[in-house]
Amino acid sequence: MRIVVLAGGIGGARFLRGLKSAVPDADITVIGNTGDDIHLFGLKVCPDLDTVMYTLGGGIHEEQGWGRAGETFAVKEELAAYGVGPEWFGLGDRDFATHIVRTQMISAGYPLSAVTEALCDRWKPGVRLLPMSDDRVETHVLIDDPEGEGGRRAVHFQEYWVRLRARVPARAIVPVGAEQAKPAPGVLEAIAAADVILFPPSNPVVSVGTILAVPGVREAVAGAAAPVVGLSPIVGDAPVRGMADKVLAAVGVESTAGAVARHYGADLLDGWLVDTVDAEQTAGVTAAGIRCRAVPLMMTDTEATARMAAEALALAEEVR
Ligand code: GDP
Ligand code: FO1
Ligand code: CA
Repeated sequence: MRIVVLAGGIGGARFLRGLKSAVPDADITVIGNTGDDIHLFGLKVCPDLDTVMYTLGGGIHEEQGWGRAGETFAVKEELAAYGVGPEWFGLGDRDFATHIVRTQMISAGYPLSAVTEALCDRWKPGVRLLPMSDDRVETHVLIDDPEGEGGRRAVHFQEYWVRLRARVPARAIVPVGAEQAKPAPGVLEAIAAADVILFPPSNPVVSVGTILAVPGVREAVAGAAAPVVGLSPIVGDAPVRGMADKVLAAVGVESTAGAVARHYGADLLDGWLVDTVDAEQTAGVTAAGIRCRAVPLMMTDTEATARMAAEALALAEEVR
């Protein structure tokens, strides 16, 4: 079975671990969000690709959900001693090595997709991990400018999330560069050849939404022969973690499992899973033309996550 998954970071990576456990023989292609990418200290950092690679490859800091296990911060401390920041972004020593390899290869002319493949030669995530695009796309968030009268200011998504901790309202989300970006080699081919397409419980705006913003990807998913099934990242009208509520508000969508399904729409989704606590929302999703079921959606461990993946595949079978 050929499965394509459009994934962000933590939510996507943890779901993929369960999916691999549920269907060990599946041929899984992951289309990873690169809108979170940022250039810092002269290096290219790809948080969502690395979160997937480290989680599936056994190198992730489990509790934190991003970055490397057993991390130290000597390089960052040395940079700070030179007055070089930003101090608000925590890059560890082990992680630095990944970014050095990536940046070196990109400087040598390799596209991000080839670099990602090379990094995965070490980590062996057990999936084919493709960046959504080899072209630079950076998600920016429009916030109120405290200096200006009613003015707005754009900050990089990492600054909004890591430095500002999403404490101020997001007024708009702009995937800078997306309009000019091309899907990476293999992305459209994988979608066309898929038996099932899954949206994991990833952020619908800044993870899955950014991947869909690459011209051609949304059309390929909507036009694919395969059923498309998603799992809600919103449980009990709030994100399980992260800032999905803030970025959903910026695009005018309420933070409910049903509203997220209707935001994707029946053009994209054939099936949608909500958590059992949101069972009353299945009717509204069904009315929008999307087959919906309520099942436990908390990824407490690999077994629980594997059951979620199996439910998603069963729903895909029903709508096929
Ligand atoms: P990020 O890039 O690290 O933010 O990760 P993703 O975009 O892949 O996923 C983020 C989303 O995962 C958030 O909106 C969370 O609400 C969701 N999430 C995290 N853990 C769980 C869980 O156990 N169950 C569900 N249903 N969603 C989760
Ligand atoms: N998240 C934080 O909350 N603080 C950090 O200092 C931080 C550093 C960091 C470094 C590498 C990396 O791959 C991810 C990192 N993250 C950090 C996570 C990242 O900012 C976000 O969780 C995702 O981009 C949101 O999808
Ligand atoms: Ca992300």
